[in-house]
Amino acid sequence: MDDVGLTVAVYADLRYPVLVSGGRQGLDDGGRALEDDLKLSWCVQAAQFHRLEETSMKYAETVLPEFDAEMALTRKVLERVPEDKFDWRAHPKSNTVGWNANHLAEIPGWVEAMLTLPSLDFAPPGGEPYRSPQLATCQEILDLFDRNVAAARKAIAAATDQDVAEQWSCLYAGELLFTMPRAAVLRSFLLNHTIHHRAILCVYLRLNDIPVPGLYEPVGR
Ligand code: NI
Repeated sequence: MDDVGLTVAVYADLRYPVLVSGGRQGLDDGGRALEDDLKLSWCVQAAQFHRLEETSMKYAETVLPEFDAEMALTRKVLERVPEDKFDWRAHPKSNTVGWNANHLAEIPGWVEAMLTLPSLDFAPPGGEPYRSPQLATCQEILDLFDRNVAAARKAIAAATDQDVAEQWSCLYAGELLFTMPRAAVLRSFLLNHTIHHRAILCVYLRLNDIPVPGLYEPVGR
């Protein structure tokens, strides 16, 4: 087996889908040309999809361990949000602590629509615009987050490979914001989006001298 083949075998044994593109993640610096890395990227992706077929594991199932881990980490941060700092913001143009906490609680609430509807318009023409929650207590926010996470998990577990391969659109007042395959929507609009606002909240906690929980590593490093 050549080293590209060997690396593919190693990556294909990982639990989660890995996208290797352009860079040299996990590879020695043996002077491999960029086109080899791109070839490797395609090999890895093909191996993973092939592996999914072999194990009859659905794509959505491969996302659930990451979903569970990220939602648990997000809850750890939400548990620290101080009610007396809900109106605090780092900059006049920034959103407040309370806004970010409410936003983190509402994001998983969109997953069912992401996976069961062709699109979601946050201000449908002729209809009532979506309204973000404006909860003022930590417990209410945690309760909403828990309900939304449970519903999201159920929707992800029920999604077929065909469901997640289909395009999904996000609109506002009839105007298209983006269209992506649902698998990419789960990745960006659910997971990356949550991690983004969670990181903002962590900085806000630190700036207010509130202990920040360890997430991917112990705090303070
Ligand atoms: Ni946002």
